[in-house]
Amino acid sequence: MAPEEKLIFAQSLIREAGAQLRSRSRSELKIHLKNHDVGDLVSDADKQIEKLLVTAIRKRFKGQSFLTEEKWVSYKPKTQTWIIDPIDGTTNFITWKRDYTISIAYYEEERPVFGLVYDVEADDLYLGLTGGGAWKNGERLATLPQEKPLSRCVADVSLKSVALLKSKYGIQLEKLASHIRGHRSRGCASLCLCRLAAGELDIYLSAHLKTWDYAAAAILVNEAGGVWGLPFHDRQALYSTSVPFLAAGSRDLYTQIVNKFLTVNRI
Ligand code: 2AM
Ligand code: CA
Ligand code: CA
Ligand code: CA
Repeated sequence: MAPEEKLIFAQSLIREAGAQLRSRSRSELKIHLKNHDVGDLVSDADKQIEKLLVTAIRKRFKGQSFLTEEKWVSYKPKTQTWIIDPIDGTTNFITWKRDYTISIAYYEEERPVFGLVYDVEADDLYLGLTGGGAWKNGERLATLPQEKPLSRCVADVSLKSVALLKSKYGIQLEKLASHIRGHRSRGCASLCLCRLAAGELDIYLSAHLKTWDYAAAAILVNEAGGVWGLPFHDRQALYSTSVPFLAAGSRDLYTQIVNKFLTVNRI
């Protein structure tokens, strides 16, 4: 089965799932905490969309495996793997119903083939195609500038990530603030990485990410000439379920951040 058929199918499926989310009213959502963590929410919509996506893909293509956040199916390794986050940015979805995405990545033998990230309320569909570029709504994204000074950069980083780096590695990431133009915390990893690929954000730094948070958007970053990595991990284990920290930017910015701000006792 050629990957193009899968891409065409997934593009239409992700839009259909997005339309369902747009029609959901916030007030009717059933919301639960995961692991008693007040910062880790899940709604019935997350589960409903995951079920819709997996069921449709399974029905159309045989012999696929699925790695999904809400575990409607369990992951059984096979050559062809779909990595799905049914709602990335659940807190945004629940709180203000903007800045959340559906993220679908398709990998073969652990190699990325394509990634789709649908910014549901903006109706923006991002596509990363390995060897075929990064795209937004059918338009190819330009290659990222490689020589942007840090003083003109905007970074996305959360307080939680700053706290984790401090407690786990003794790193004072807050020192980055005086070297950059500004920072934001959008609460949606896939969207931040897509915006980085589109040149709207320069640096993305986040703790606690899982594979489904970035599997699709990371393909856009690669294809836009950017770099992402897990600086505190020996290898970028695709199916690792626990990832402490992800950094992304242009090659130059990634190197600067890792060498100057993520190294213990260097600042
Ligand atoms: P989620 O909405 O699918 O959970 C900001 O919170 C970003 O980090 C979101 O992309 C969110 O994805 C992700 N994230 C991953 N694990 C998280 C956790 N334990 N708590 C909060 N956000 C998490
Ligand atoms: Ca979640
Ligand atoms: Ca997520
Ligand atoms: Ca999610």
